[in-house]
Amino acid sequence: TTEDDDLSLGLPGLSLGRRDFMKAGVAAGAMGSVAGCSALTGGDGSAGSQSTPSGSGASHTVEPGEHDEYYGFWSGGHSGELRVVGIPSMRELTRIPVFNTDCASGYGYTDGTQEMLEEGGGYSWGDNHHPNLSETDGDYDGEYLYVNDKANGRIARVNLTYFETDAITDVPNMQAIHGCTVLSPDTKYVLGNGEFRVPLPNDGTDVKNPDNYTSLFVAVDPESMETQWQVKVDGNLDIVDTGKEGRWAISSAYNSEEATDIQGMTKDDRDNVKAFDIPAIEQAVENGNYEGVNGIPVVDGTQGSSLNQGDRPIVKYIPTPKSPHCVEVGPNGDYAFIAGKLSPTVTMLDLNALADSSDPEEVVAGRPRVGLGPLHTTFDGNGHAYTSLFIDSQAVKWDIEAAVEAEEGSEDPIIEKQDVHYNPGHIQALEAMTTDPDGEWLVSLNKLSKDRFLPVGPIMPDNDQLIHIGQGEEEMELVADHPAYPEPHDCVFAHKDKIDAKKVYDKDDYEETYITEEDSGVERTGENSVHVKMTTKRSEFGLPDFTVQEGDEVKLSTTNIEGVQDIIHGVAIPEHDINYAVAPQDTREVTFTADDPGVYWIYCTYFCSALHLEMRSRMIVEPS
Ligand code: CUK
Ligand code: CUA
Repeated sequence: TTEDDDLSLGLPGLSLGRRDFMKAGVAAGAMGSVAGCSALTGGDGSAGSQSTPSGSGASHTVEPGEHDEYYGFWSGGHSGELRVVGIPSMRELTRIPVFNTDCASGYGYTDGTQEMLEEGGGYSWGDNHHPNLSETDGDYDGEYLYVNDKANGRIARVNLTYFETDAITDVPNMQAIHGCTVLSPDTKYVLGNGEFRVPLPNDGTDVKNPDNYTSLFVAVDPESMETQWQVKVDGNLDIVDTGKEGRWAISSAYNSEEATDIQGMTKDDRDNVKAFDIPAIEQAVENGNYEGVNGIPVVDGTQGSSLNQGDRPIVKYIPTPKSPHCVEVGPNGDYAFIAGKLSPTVTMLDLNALADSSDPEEVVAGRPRVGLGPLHTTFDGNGHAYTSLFIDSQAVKWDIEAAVEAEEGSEDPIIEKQDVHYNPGHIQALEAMTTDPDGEWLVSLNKLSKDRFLPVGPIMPDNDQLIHIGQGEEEMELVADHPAYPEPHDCVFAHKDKIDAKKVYDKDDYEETYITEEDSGVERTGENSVHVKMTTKRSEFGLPDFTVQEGDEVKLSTTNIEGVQDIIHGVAIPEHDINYAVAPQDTREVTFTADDPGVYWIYCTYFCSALHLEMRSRMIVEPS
């Protein structure tokens, strides 16, 4: 027995029997199981038969000069940023700083972005897990992307016209917004799950008594980004997805035990998934059935609440095995798929039965046994579900309707298992979150890469693997390994035709700040403050030099007057911690104090022309 046969998950009392493991292996077929094991143990390092693409010979090559078919938006986890990846090439196209600062773009250094981060809580990092595209009629409308911050209870919005973060909401009363989704079909709200239970308000009272802790579910307005209402519930909330009709939001949850340590949190065999009835919650808010906490209406959705006793409870509690992780709602909106994490099953909830059923067990439509450590499920739109198996390090493909027909715990719905390397979290297929998924490609976001890449020191990249799934009739085929800097959790794909990114800024968006060459100059705005206005173009700044006094607060506004796409200029000021990019027709501003008398060469950081190195200005700070 090697170390890798230890399936205890490192948790006391949570051993999964060898027999269970073997049974799961049988379904995969003996060869698949053996290949998985030898790869896990290292073996000869060849990682089994999976490294050689075979079968359909699907190619993910995008030839030079060709474009990818899909945008992939990757969460960046605790790096705080998002990444944009082309599918199928898996090429990283750009990064979008969200909760972090970024010196290449100047995000977090320029006035607008610094203020936004400051007003959004003032933290220097965040932990984003779940990117969500805004929807109209259940399809991506290309307007916005919303993403959570698990670390500080925030939700941010990215404007997909400019691929820039344009709002960060620090949601009151909540720590750790983990699950995050938009309410389908028309993005009425951005919804967030408060994962950590804390006293409400968390002001130092009752800190030692977990009975007074609670977790919250929140609705944020997608336009104003203001917090609308919250619902308090029992247990910890994890992931959330919504039905397609605007009524139900389903949240997975663990720790119904409401313990504060791992042994306590995993004690019971069942936890309660929550089904939030959004219109019923709105009605409760309208009727004044809430408590205001820090200015937010908080509705009581705990099991004992009077709002849960009548014919139409605002939150339904549905017992589910065992510390489940994900919830994903299938494309036609009939079922929510809840992966068991510590149970080898996926529980399917019948969303159509939810409204009328008083017996929670009645809404369970199916419960196939898929393998060890199921975390997330995705869809090809042709009747198949694909679930990631964290412990087995596999993606399992199964038949949705067969799972409804089969006995609970049956392995019959399983069609195929594909080894991945190693320990997958989310898996995502093309447009799987819409009502009309595209199939073809699936990405498995694997937490560990172990021996799959050249060693780069102890902190290794994740391994995002591209798997060809076709339209679901063919066998899955592993096509590419793609190292990812820590740590993506989830991704979402949109066909390129649904995103309309501008290549040059629209001057009208910045009318009041736009600077022309004639505007370039220095204006004294106060005894100790100046406003410097300056254009950029190839290969000069609007001012060859400017002079300020020691101690002046300098506001420097820069417009890039180029009209040509991709001619970016940078504005770097040595020894003042300033560098930012200005794209064509854009204006950016930065404010700093000129503390040290002297001469400072301002230079352009983007290699913009043959005379790029000569593109300079000079800030002269006169001693006072
Ligand atoms: S979570 Cu990370 S693997 Cu935050 Cu969606 Cu499941
Ligand atoms: Cu402008 Cu280099």
